[in-house]
Amino acid sequence: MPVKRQKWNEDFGEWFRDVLINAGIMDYRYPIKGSGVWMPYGFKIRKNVLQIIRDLLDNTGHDETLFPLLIPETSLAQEAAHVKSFEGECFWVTHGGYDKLKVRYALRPTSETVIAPMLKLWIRSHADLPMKMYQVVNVFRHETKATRPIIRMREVATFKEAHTCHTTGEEAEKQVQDAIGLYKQFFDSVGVPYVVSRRPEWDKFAGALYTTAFDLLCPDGRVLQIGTVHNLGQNFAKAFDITYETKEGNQEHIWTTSYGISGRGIAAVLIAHGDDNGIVLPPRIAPIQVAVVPVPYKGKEEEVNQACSDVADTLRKAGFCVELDLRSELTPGNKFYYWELRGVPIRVEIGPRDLANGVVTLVRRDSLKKQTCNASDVVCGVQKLAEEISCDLKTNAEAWMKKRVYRVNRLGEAKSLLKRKAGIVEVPWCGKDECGHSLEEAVEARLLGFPEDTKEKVEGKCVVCEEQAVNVVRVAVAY
Ligand code: A5A
Ligand code: ZN
Repeated sequence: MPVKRQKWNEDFGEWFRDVLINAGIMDYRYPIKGSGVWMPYGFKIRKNVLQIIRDLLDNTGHDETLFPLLIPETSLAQEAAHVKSFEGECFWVTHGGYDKLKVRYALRPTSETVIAPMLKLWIRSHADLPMKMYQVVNVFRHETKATRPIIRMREVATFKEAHTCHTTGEEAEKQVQDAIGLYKQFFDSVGVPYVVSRRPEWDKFAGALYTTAFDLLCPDGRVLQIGTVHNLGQNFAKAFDITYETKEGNQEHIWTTSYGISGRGIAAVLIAHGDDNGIVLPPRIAPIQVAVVPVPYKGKEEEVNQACSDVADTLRKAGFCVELDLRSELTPGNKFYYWELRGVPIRVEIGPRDLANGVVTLVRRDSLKKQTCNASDVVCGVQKLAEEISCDLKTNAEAWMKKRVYRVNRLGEAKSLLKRKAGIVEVPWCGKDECGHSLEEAVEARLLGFPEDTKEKVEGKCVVCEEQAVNVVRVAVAY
């Protein structure tokens, strides 16, 4: 029954693929490349993660909406930079039945051009603004890079995109900062570490003024972009002629922003906390928070099972999601393995000796450390342990990533660090595009951009042209 386990930090790609199937999260064997199936257990994790994001957006004035999937080519083509970047990535609907369509439709690769024509109808005056909306939908991108389950899909399920409209550029700017704050809250709540960087000009979202992105360092030393916030300026407003009447009675174009997190927001949790035994879920999003496993002894089966059932009931009444594992065909060892793989944060074991001593054994999934707790205090014990696990997962994941962010002053050092995929490297940069491009070429890695989360003055010289640096820039090998 045991499957071969890949090591989290040695064969990360295989580890991730295997863990998704073996833990029942996503089955990626659907006969279309880049599409996958969210399986029951994975779907529950997804639902819990989604709820956190929904709550954050709902509580900050975003209204949930649902826009159409199809975009007429005429709409997609309206914003020049946007269409240039996305048309080669679109899946196109060309026929309705046997009839060729006069205007072909794209399956939305993202929704700016779906929403814009409606904003033009909805927005009349300054009183209609600001307007903040979001939707949770599937988007489709014909990715040409290697597809990977959840991480790089062609059908991106669980795309959570927000779109906001404002009267001034300053207000849009502030919205960008607020959105960054919301995403920080989300990632913090599931203990996922990140750096936030302002992307270089050539890597911004097509049609944006600028893009700010969250990146997670994966165990193989590559970064994964796990969320983005875009200031769209007036680009879409002008392309679609979306105007509002000012207090003075003039017509002005609106300002817009958009920000999105895909299934990568879920993948990030699995990646950041996983280990060689499988995934490790923060209690907050775990569909099963406690697995109760009897460790019976010949002749004591009934008593032990009964005690397990009692503890499970007590914990359920206290509000925990509990699974009582009374499967008779599996040994306790097999059950431990089963729940570890699925990342259940706490396991309660009860054997005859525990029974005799009036205690239960609690095992935490992250460190696999055991402790005993009086059976009468089990709710308290589990509660405390759940808090400790949440806290330690975050601390440990942050420490792991932080150790792998390097600050160096010379190109050679950056190069050798990136060659062995040591992590994220920060070097002084003059800010000129040409030096940025040279840097990417020299280190064979991607410019993540300027730090958006730390605003410090840097001394030093650009690693490329040796002129005075204006900031550090982050470089890493990227997914
Ligand atoms: N409308 C804006 C919000 C937008 O589409 N932005 S975006 O193109 O940057 O996408 C948002 C996030 O989706 C990205 O930061 C990335 O984390 C994720 N994403 C992009 N392409 C993806 C893909 N093929 N599979 C999974 N996630 C993807
Ligand atoms: Zn330079």
